[in-house]
Amino acid sequence: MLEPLSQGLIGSRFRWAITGAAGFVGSHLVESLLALGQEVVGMDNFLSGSTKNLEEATEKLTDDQRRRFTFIEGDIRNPEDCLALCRGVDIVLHQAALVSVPRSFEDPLLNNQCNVDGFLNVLLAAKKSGARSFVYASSAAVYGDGGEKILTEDASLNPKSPYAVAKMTDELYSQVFASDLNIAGLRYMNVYGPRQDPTSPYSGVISIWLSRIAQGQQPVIFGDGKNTRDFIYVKDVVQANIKAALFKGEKHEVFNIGTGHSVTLLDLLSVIRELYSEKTGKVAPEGTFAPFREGDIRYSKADISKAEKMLNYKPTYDLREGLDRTIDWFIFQRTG
Ligand code: UD2
Repeated sequence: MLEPLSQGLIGSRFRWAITGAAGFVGSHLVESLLALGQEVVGMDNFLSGSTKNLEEATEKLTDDQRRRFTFIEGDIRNPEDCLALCRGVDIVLHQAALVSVPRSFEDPLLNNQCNVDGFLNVLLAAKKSGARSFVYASSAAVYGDGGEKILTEDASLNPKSPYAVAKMTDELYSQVFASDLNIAGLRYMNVYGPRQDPTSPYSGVISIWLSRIAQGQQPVIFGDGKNTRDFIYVKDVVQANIKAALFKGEKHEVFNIGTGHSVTLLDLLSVIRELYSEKTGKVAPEGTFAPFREGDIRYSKADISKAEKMLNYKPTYDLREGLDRTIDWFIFQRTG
């Protein structure tokens, strides 16, 4: 996986700032960039991130690679922390967020503070520090319900949750502030993989289901199980971030980042149960149904050809491969 990525970085050592460095996606970015010989400064407030993620991210690195990492405990809601993080960096990868559709309904103000004000603090700090590029996590949620259409980046946006409103607002701010900074917004589909927090009720469906199954509990399916999602393995999201950061394009571009293939929740569960049985020799509990969740999108299927063409982004893990590694981590606590 690191091979094609290292091509773009041969002979260059950049200084990268990563917000949410102790979180799920952020810690994978820390790991891959240090392994590629880069200088990394990470920031996290440990609201949902953990030192365990950082330990896991750095445990297989050499001492030399590990020495190139600096960590700042700080909060994106504090402009001073953002300025300290961005001082002297070349590239900013902004991953910190309050990541949950249901949580954004429960606490829309906190959603706005983290996902809009916090975003703006990081963007303005990146500009002020003279960084050359800024890549941020947007979301498929900005599209809202597009029916069964395959969505391209120019589809109209129709946010259905405070979380989606925040991500859409971030895209609008990026449009406005992109004069002397290359900015890329990555509309993540549904990201999964090792280190996705299994203990939070707000976490992604795969981590919640795997942790329930591992404890012998039934996974809960909200709705009829026919919602569709494009599940993207975290290492492919790392690939997209690095390629977007090195891409010199228009001042602000948005890209769909997924596999290009969607599955229903029922199909997802049957692959998980099958792999779980193969690996453990045990039968995984069957799913149980609960009402549809507020603000949920029914179908999510995105066209990734813009990222393929412009960034040379190529998803390398299909659902089975990604789940295989994720189950290993959840069940056997092995990193994938
Ligand atoms: C949205 C975004 C995603 C990301 C995420 C952050 C879309 C299409 N995707 O993901 O890009 O930004 O928000 O949170 O908008 N579910 C169950 N049982 C459970 C948990 C979830 O059935 O125990 C269902 C849930 O109702 C939904 C699907 O699984 O239909 C995925 O839910 P999720 O919370 O993992 O992510 P989602 O789609 O809200």
